[in-house]
Amino acid sequence: MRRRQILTAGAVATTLAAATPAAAHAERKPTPPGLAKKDTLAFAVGDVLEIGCAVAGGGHHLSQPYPDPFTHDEPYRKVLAAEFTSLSAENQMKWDHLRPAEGVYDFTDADAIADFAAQNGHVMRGHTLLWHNQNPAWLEQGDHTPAQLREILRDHIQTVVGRYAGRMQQWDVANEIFDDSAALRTEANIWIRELGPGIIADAFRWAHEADPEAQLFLNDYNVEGINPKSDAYHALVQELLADGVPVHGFSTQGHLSTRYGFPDDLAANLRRFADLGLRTAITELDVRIDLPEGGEPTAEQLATQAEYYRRTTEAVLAVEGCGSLTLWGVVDRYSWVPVTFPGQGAATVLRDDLTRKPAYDAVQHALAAASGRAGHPALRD
Ligand code: 9MR
Repeated sequence: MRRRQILTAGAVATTLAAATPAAAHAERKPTPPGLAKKDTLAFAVGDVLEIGCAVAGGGHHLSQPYPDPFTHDEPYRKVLAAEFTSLSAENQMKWDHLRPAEGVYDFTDADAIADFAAQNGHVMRGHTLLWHNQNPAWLEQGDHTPAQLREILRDHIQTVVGRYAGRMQQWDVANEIFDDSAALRTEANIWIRELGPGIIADAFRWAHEADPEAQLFLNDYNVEGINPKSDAYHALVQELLADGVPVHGFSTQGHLSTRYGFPDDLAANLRRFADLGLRTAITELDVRIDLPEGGEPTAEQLATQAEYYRRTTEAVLAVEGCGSLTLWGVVDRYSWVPVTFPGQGAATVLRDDLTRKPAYDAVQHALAAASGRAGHPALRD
């Protein structure tokens, strides 16, 4: 009853009604998630871990026919506020966003996210400081000496990490430094190419100086299971730790596809990093689907997707020291997936009209089972 009242109230209802022909979705749960008190992921999780989401904006969104999601879509903001306990900037803390020109910092969008997180009691994950992608042209095509580049990176890390010190729970210090053949990106990554692999340790040291409390991570994709690429990280972590480098975590992004089998050894992989004394996290979970003609996933596809979300959540919950699970987007209409993989999509836990998919329920139930909140009336259908 309460759910229906909420649906028919105010601006949220107007927006949803505009987006959703009522008849087409009559069979679906009517509640926009996050708006019914306690019927949320944040409530279900209790204090067992952080459940996070990427805040949409920048990147692929700039080429899409909608205004900036974070600043313009109020129902979406309500979902972010209510459903999650952690937020990551999908693009707004990357170099191309923060560094429009040499010597210039623009924190407008990043600060807006940090303020929103503070207002709503969310922790944050910082993304990212040393990467081969989304760097500004003045940097990639500049004519800097190695000494200048080193100074540019040091200044960036200390300025950005320092600005959010005390507010950032985790930072992805180094992102995607290995390629899919498990080789260090000595060409594509400007920092490693120009300054050598030792710059990775320096990046961690600078970040640690700027915020001694933040947990500093190595982050990558295709390292869910035990494979040559995750082996490379496992070896690198041991070298860094032996050298006294302040590396605290290893995270796997979790861009999964129902096209491929679920990585059965996910928990085992995370555990071997925990055995080295590291924290672990899943930082960018989504599960894309090969869409049939018409673009709507079948019930069977949604069930498979839910299974992937459930198993990922259970793996996180099962591994000691794995304290953070972040979804790379919460609603399909803002996902990067169809833009990058034409014909694939529906990768998040909410449909375009903010109704829940089986994947949402799977995550919520897995979290509630672990936190002991499964029996709470707000979580009973
Ligand atoms: O979701 C991001 C998208 O908006 C950007 O266009 C894209 C460009 O690189 O980056 C996406 O986020 C990536 C993340 O930063 C690192 N791991 C892979 C993510 C998906 O591509």
